[in-house]
Amino acid sequence: MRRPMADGTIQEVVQNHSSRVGMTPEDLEQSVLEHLFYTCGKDLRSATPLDVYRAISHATRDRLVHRWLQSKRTYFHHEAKRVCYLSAEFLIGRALAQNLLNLGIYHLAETSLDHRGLTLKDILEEELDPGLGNGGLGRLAACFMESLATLQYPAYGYGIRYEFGIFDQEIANGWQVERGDDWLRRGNPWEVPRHELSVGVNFYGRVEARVHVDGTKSMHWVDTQTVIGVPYDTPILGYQNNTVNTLRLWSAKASKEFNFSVFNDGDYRRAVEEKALSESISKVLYPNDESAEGKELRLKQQYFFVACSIADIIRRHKKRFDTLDNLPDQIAIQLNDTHPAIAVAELMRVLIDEESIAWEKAWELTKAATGFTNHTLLPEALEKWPVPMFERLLPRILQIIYEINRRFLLEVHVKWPNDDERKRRLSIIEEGPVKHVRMAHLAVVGSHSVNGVAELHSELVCTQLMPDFHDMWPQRFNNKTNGVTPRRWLLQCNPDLSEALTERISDGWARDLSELTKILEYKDDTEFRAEVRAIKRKNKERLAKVIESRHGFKPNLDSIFDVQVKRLHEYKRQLLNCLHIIALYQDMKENPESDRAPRTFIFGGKAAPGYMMAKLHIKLINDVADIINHDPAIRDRIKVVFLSNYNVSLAEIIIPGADISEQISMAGKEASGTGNMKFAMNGALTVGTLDGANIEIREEVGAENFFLFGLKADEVRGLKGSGYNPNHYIERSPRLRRALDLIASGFFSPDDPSRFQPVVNELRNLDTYMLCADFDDYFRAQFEVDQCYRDPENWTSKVIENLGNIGKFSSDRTIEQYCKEIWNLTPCPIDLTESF
Ligand code: F58
Repeated sequence: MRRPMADGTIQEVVQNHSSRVGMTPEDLEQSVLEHLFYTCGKDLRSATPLDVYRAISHATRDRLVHRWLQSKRTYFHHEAKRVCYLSAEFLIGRALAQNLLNLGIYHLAETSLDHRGLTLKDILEEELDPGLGNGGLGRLAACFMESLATLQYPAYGYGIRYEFGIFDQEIANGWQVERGDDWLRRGNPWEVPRHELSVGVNFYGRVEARVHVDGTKSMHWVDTQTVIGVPYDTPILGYQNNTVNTLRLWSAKASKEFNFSVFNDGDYRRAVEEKALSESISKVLYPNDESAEGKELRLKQQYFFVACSIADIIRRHKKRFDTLDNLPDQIAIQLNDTHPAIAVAELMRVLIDEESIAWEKAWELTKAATGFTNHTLLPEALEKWPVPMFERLLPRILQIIYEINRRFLLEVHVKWPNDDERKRRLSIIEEGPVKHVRMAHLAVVGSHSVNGVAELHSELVCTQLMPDFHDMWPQRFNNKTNGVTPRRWLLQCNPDLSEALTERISDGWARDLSELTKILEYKDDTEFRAEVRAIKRKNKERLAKVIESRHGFKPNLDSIFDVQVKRLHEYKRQLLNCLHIIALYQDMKENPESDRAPRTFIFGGKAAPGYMMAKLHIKLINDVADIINHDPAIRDRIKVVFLSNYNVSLAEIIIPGADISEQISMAGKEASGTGNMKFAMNGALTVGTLDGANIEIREEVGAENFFLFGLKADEVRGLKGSGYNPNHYIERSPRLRRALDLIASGFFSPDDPSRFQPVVNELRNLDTYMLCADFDDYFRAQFEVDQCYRDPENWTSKVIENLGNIGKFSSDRTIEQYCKEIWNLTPCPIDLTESF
């Protein structure tokens, strides 16, 4: 018999409600049945797989709640400093499997369902994958949240609860077609709305200066339109600990509800339209990767979530302290790229206008609290907003930015008097026919730390992207090489490899990935080596089944699974991969006896809907696939597959099944890459350029275990500077020439022979990303891959060297560095027995 709750302390709940918190098989089973009944209104007989998914998710979430509350109380009680990670994107992936694993009850859930004739694996497939991000930047934010919880650091993620995430990609007749991603259509058991913490956000209006009797002046933003931000909280659990942090995503809601006192149809319609308009702010994620979209709605999104988050941060701080002087001792705000950079001005606005703090003090607090991470060197990705748009939408914020800039340029003047050219370059406001606000400049000026995401990238930020800022404040710049969470990207997605590792080196690696070096002791162990090969084969089989179900043929498991999955972008050079395939095809046609290893080329990734060249590359890959896959002379020596709708859950199947990881960006363009780390962690070998984190991966795993090719970043720069001419390379490479001619002849597009002319023209005339310069060396590296694959023992040695030396690329290492070197955070472990 259960006792009712007396005063509802956490400890009491835990003691009395075993079916909600207990970790025995009986507790869990009971809990799932109860949720099936009371939450879903079903019994086992009538339950659909979706009902079972919902019931088990709620049962799992129940086991997080007391840890979540206790985490919040502990942070509050201990006045623990926290990081607030501001990001327009969190690409978190599915939650159920991750939470079961981190709770340590994955196998328990498996057996519980098994008793009832259900398979956990199937139930997991019922969960829709929240696509609240474009690619690497959004996924990094998700890995960071998981690592922060695992390392027991107090952390809040702040972002936008997009109603529609990244579009669903379909391939129709070889072309990308976009469909809306209605990811909330089945409900979301993981989020909890917190209406009581809603925040009002102002737009438009004007600024009024008021002079007071004592002569002081204050600024008032008036006649504004207010939108309400409603927070939805998702718990983020650490790996087998009691830390549960919060991902708080804001949803926009109209401030004036339907006005039922409207007098006529016109008023009514306007009321409805206004409501829809304000709620459109959090409607959809902009699907652009590496290009800034200068639309007003995008700026609205940015200010919306930043204003909500800053208000939330200040509210929480004031609940605990009666001063804001200690704000930077209590919180670290990290800007994930420039999308939340407006936080610098918003925090200033709140401190000055609402908290009546003097400018100098407010500025000191803002700078001390804020850090900025840059993720790109591409000029087209650098955000700038037209001043007229800014002025209309956010007049008070623009005023503050102007004042920040005025004071900043004075500082520049003191350091470099009479250097107007330098001031022009450094200014937050770009001059021109239409002035623009440069968000990266605002972020650098308003932060105490600016970091890049891999060593080469951070160096290029200093020397190429922002040399003037680096001259001004060299000590502000630093590097934090990216990482990925080994819980999702090894433990969860590759259970067999995880088990094989744990059997040999125990399970410590999941918390401390540097322990993987211990596996190097088994490098020559025949049994282990055979197991590594068998596991890869099993993972290839799993991937092959997906390919078979979607494409109607089963790839040859003895072929090299050669994978390039990432957003489609010219700088990432999926086209170079495609040219290699065509050249290989031509070689094989010409010389049918040629002794090359069979390969299955697998592509996946979305193109921004307006990026015509990237979409044409998808079509080319599919048309090449169509011809080669059906050429009887080739049989299964080459197969090409483009897997549609690449997302986190598909990545979890593709990556463990890869033999080769294609990381072939033009050197100096990929800030870091994180897919490169996930592949190496799952026993794939990299074919790559010296770009982003590839350089560090190669350093760690050993040059002899990495297939390097291509120009280096400084060579790329040198060549560009001296006038690059692709024809110089095309003339010298018969293979490249032949491949280009074949595309140009319409061989792959008989229904529209000139279809790929734009692709060929770009390569012959401009070749912006220097594919022609790198082609022959790429072909050579791929030939070496072939030779190596034919020697399984040699290949296995390289795989094990990769595995054993990949520890650096855990996001735990990255987060430790952020905490020590930027945020000044210390862990705050959660003790469930502590009562406050
Ligand atoms: C990526 N950026 C970098 N941006 O390209 C990649 O090298 C790096 O590993 C990763 O960040 C994490 O640091 C990226 O994904 C975006 O998706 C932005 C989305 C919003 C518009 C501008 C691009």
